[in-house]
Amino acid sequence: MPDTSHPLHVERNTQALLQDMLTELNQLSDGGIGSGHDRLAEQFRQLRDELTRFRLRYKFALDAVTTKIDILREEFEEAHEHSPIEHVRTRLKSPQSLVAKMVKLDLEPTMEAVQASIHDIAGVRIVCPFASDVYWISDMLTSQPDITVLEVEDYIRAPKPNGYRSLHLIITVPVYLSDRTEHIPVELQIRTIAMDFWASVEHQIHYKYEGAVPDGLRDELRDAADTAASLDVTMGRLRGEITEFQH
Ligand code: 0O2
Repeated sequence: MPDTSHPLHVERNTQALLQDMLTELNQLSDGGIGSGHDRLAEQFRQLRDELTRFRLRYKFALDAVTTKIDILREEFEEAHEHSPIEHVRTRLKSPQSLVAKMVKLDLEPTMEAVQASIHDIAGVRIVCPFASDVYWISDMLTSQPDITVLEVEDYIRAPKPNGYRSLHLIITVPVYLSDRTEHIPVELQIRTIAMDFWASVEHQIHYKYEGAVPDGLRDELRDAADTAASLDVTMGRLRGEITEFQH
């Protein structure tokens, strides 16, 4: 049963309503609504404010994870000749795609339901030069005592049928607020430069064809994924040779 006393409980429990609310939220709460609709405008304002507070916790979680990654990177670079991280990107799911996922998962339109079921509101993508760096970063982060691992999907050891490779983890990280500590989930995607290059091109093609990628192109993408994987193996071996040479 939904908690109807929660400020975000929407009486007309339809997903369409929530979607409309979010679309119109800014206009309405900025006063673009007739006086007969004051109560509704107030509800919109409340929803917007609650959503802003809600997303802020995920932004704090991103900040916490980013700091951990920066420390690992700096410490590693101090002691070694190369960096295990090429670049890091963070993203906070937009309210629109959050609602789209709520609709897809058929969730109650409450923040509790969202928090319990959607774990990729905060996302961090770490791109590494070599495959071994991917597992090094993953091990370093997940062995930290304040991090809890909720889920691991290793699409490097077991690539998706389309060729997608990446290590996915859902972790929680503590966020220390003024009156409580919350353990906020963050999705980590860790992959090599070659895997990332492939994924970004595949994503654009997938988007262009709205998911219905022609068979020929699909085959080419799978071949390209194999080529990227074999490049990773070769580069890993070459790096091994350089390291041996230096010792
Ligand atoms: P965005 O904007 O990148 O976040 P779910 O996330 O619950 O819908 P699932 O199966 O739990 O789906 O998650 P999965 O498969 O681990 O994928 C989550 C994210 O991984 C995706 O996020 C993509 O970023 C990336 N990803 C997964 N599969 C592919 C793929 O085949 N190609 C590419 N390019 N990226 C992939 P979203 O939700 O798609 O969007």
